[in-house]
Amino acid sequence: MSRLVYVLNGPNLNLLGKRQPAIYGYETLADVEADCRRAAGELKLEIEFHQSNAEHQIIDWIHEARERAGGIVINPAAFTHTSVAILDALNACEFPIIEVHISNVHRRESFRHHSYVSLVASGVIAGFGTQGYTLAIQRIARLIDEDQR
Ligand code: CA2
Repeated sequence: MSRLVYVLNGPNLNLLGKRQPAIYGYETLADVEADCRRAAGELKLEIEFHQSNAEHQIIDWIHEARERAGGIVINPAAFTHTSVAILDALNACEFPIIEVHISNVHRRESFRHHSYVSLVASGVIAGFGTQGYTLAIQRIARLIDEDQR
């Protein structure tokens, strides 16, 4: 299986570290990317790291990953709670998918308690801050090594 992992980030995550640190912490998205690359390097994985505010762009990257990658780590941000289109794109993938949320969505507003993406995710990480991304990289490496979904 491919050892390339797509790390995809949804809307507004480009603001990470610049607004609302009480909820999302002080790390920027560039810091998160560096963390992911470090974790991936230790596990002999390659990373494609992307963020977009546009649903169609995230879907296009999922289609690209379907052809090239061995797994996806995704923080779909607000699209988590709204996007059947992202769920459909992920459902067309035959490799492991890990869903990440920086905040503990279950301690927040009830509209954040439902996730379309969880229907297809091998696992979900929420409330571990930006550390959740490196935990997700470690988990996806294990799933790729075991050739599991
Ligand atoms: O906790 C998470 O990672 C979320 O996916 C973040 C989303 C939110 O809609 C989900 O319910 C939970 C929001 C991302 C917005 O990120 C910002 C970061 C800094 C400042 C403003 C927004």
